[in-house]
Amino acid sequence: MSSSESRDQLYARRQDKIDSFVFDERVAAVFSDMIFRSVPGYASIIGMIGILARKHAVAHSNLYDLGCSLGAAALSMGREIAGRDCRLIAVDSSAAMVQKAAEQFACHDLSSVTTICSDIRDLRISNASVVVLNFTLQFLPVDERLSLLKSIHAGMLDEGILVLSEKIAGSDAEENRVLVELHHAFKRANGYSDLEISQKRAALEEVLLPETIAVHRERLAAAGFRRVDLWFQCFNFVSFIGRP
Ligand code: GEK
Repeated sequence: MSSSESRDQLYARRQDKIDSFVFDERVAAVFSDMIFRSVPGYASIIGMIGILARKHAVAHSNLYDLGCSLGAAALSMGREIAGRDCRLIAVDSSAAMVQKAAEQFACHDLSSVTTICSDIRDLRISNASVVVLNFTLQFLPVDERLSLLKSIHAGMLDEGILVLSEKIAGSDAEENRVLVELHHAFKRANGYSDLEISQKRAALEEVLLPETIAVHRERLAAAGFRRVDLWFQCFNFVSFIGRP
């Protein structure tokens, strides 16, 4: 985090009523700090998305960062595929996030990234060698996830990859309890108070809907992905690679 980025204190004060979480200007302003201190392994995942893009980006193809927030995954891919003839497309439905992402791309000499403010359900994916959904699918209504994955699959090259990172639910109540406890311990170690953890949890309750690894695997297969590998897990945060 650079000194110009603000610390996330959005849930530090007790609130009488917790509104559902939205990706507005206040969240965009502290997002970098928030995600690094909240998602175990986030820095590793972002770094590895760059490595995966380096390996799988196909000349003259498109690479997508869907639900890009501040564009961390697109930046990582951009660094690794510099000089190759590929188009990077970063999409988010939050105008505040998209504006900040575009500023980031300009700062990092990546003004060539196409930045789109749109719901990813309204996007047509085409000629894609790499598609990244880094902690984005979890915010879609559960019954709309399969059709999005089908449309992503339809727009991918045979040799491409989908990187799907998600917060997951444990496979049973006990596993879930253990994983959630470890995640909260991680947040406490990163300076979040119990009040911040519980108020953020309440805000996300109806917005971020985690599912089990088995459910993700089944849905990816139903969407047409012939092979799905889990390449990262830390507590209740995972990432898959899907092959069309
Ligand atoms: C990162 N990938 O730093 N269409 C477009 N964007 C959406 C939609 C939608 N239907 N729903 C949610 N978003 C990023 C982190 S954050 C994850 C992703 C988190 C966007 C939303 O506006 C937000 O910016 C992002 O998905 C989720 O690698 O905050 O846990």
